[in-house]
Amino acid sequence: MHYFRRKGWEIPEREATPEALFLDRRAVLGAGAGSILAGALPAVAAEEPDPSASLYPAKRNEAFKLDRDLTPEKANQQYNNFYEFGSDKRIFNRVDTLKTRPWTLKIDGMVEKPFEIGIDDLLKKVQLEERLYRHRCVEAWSMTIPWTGFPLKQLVDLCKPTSSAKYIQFETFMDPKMGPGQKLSWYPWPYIEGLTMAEATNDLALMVTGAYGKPLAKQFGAPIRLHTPWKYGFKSVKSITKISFVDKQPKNFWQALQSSEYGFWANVNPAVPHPRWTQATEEVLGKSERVPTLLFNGYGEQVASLYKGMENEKIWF
Ligand SMILES: Nc1nc2c(c(=O)[nH]1)N[C@H]1C(S)=C(S)[C@@H](COP(=O)(O)O)O[C@H]1N2
Ligand SMILES: [Mo]
Repeated sequence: MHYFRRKGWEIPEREATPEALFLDRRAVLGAGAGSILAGALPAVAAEEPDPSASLYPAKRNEAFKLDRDLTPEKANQQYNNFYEFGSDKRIFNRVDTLKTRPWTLKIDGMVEKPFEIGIDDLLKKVQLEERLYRHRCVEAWSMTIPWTGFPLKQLVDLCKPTSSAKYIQFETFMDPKMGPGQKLSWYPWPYIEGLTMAEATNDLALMVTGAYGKPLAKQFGAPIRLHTPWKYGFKSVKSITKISFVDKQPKNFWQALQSSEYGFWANVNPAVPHPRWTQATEEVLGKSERVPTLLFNGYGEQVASLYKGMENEKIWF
C-alpha cells in the first residue's frame, strides 16, 4: 500500500493548489474580529509608520522583464510560506507579532571586521531598485512579483569578506515570541540558508526590502529577505538577522529536516522530479492554470555558467 505521513511541507503536487485564492478575501477580512474591534474602540496600538516608507517606490530596472502577468498583490500577500508563523499558507493573519523596528543585522565570520548595522542605516548605504522577478516554490506553484531591493553583491562589498570565505550563510530571527512556530521543537530553528560566494555576487541575487512599491509586508519576510529566482523558493530566506561568511557549506533548514528531499543547491530543473511529485509544471498563483517550468526558472542565461561541469551532480534539489 502506498502510504506516507502528511506534514505541511510534504504536500503533494495536486494539493499545492492555492485554496485561499478561491475564497472571497473581502468577506474573510471583513468578518475578522480585528475589524469589529476597530469599529468599537478608539484607535489603539496603531503600528508606527515604517521609517523607510519614503524610499518607495524605487525606480524600476527595465532589464528585468517578465514573460507573464504580475501576480495580484492581494493573492501574493495571502498565500505565503513562513513556518515561523505556521505551516499553512494563511499566515498573513498571524504576522503581527513580527516586530521589524529596531532591526539589526549582524555580520560575522570571515570578514575583515565583524559589525552590526541597523536596517535603516543599511538602507542609506545601498541603491534601491525595482525588479520584476519570477518565484518558483519547490511545491510546484509560482508567482511573479515586483520586488524592491539591492543586489546582494552591494552588501557583500560592505562586509569585506576575506579570501578564505567560500560561502555566505543567512539566519532568520530566533524568537518564539515573535514567531510562535519556533516553539515547535522538531524543526531545526533558526531558519538558515546559504549560497556560494559566486552565487551571492551574481547580479540576480537580490536583497529584498520592498514589494509592490512599498516596504515589505511582514508576511513577505520584512524588513529584509533574500531572493534567488533561479532556485526553489526555500532558498529565499526571510527576515534575516545574521549574515556569516564561512568556509563550509551551510546546512539549510529544509536539508536539516529532510536531506533526502531538499539539498543545498536547489536549482530549478523541470526534468528532475522531487521524490514525490513532478517539477515539470507549476500552478500559477492567482490564476487557475499550470504552465511548464523552465530550467533555472528561466534565468539560465544569467546563471548557467555558475554550474559548468556540475550538471550531473546533485545541484537540482
Ligand atoms: N525564514 C523563512 N524564510 C522562508 C520560508 C520560511 O518558512 N521561513 N519559506 C520559504 C519558502 S518555501 C518560500 S516558497 C518562500 C515564500 O515566500 P513568499 O511567502 O514571500 O511568497 O519563502 C522562503 N523563505
Ligand atoms: Mo517554497
